Amino acid sequence: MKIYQHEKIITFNISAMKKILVIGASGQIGTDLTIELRNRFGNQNVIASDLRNASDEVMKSGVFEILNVLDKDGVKDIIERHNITEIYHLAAILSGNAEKEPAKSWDINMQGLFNILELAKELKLNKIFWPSSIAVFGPSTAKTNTPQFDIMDPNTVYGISKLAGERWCEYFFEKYGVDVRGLRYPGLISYKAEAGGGTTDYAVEIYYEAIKNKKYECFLSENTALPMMFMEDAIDATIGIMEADIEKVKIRSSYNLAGISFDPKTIAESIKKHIPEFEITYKPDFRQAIAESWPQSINDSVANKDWGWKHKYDLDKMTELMLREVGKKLSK
Ligand code: NAD
Ligand code: AKB
Repeated sequence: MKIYQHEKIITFNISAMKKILVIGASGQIGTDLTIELRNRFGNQNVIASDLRNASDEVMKSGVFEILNVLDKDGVKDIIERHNITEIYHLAAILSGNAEKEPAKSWDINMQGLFNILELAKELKLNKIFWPSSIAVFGPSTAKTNTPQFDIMDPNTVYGISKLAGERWCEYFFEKYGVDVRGLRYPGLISYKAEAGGGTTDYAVEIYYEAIKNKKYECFLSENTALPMMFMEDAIDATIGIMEADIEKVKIRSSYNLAGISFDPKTIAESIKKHIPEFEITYKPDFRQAIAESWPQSINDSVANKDWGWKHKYDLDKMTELMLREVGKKLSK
């Protein structure tokens, strides 16, 4: 009993010292991540921020600040006002949208990260999380079971910015001791927020269209396999690497992270198990070339070995949950 009380006091003190800033809290990942961080560390200890307002759940459960990550002084002011100790920096322009506005996307993806790394160094912040992507890989990378280290020749604006970002993260860790931790997320699938303009977005849209119209026109071709992951797994991995002991985090660029790998035809078959009349058609657009430049499946054994990462969701388990939750959302 005494030991239990002692443990409770320690837990309370640690979370009292931890003050988290989520940048990009209104986006697909930020919506889920902010809520889970608030559940784990207390609503008052997680400040959400973005250029635009967040979901009702995020806005109502804690403090929200309008913030532009390109405004370094503005970010510094928020860090100091809230005594921030850790940042999850999610703001970025994703692969599909970045191809439409290369210069603006490079600026947001690179200068935004650079501002955060500089502030982490200057203000001696405890930890930074920054997500990379499977987009760091390119046409010459091994297509399947892609290892942690391989040829990296990304040919998209987004992929180039993520690879450069990885190099900067490692640089700030090596040269200045900034404790920055990163994951190469695959395509993420979730129901709370819309996907943010990427190549893997079809795997979110398909569930909405399956329920609303029982059909979906896919912007990738039927056999285009890509690495994917259910959001709950991604959030577990994100908080998992941030809470891992410092000596376990050996890679400071970003870790490979794997969940499920499937193509549009296979996800459609998974949906048909619940909605037999569902039909998928294919009309590939400019995102087809992006998808073809990326790996089809990822090897994340290094993350597993270093800090114990393991995903939980397979395709059918995810489909069941997505159809249930999207169905509830659309019936409101
Ligand atoms: P998203 O587009 O849904 O959200 C990004 C958020 O950043 C948006 O709410 C946007 O308003 C905000 N933002 C944009 N510019 C900003 C600025 N200048 N200042 C402050 N906020 C700004 O993206 P997401 O899917 O949530 O992705 C978050 C991060 O994870 C990104 O770095 C992305 O590259 C990475 N990632 C995502 C996926 C995925 O499948 N969702 C996969 C790999 C990597
Ligand atoms: C995108 O498609 O751009 C993202 C990603 C895999 O980084 N979902």
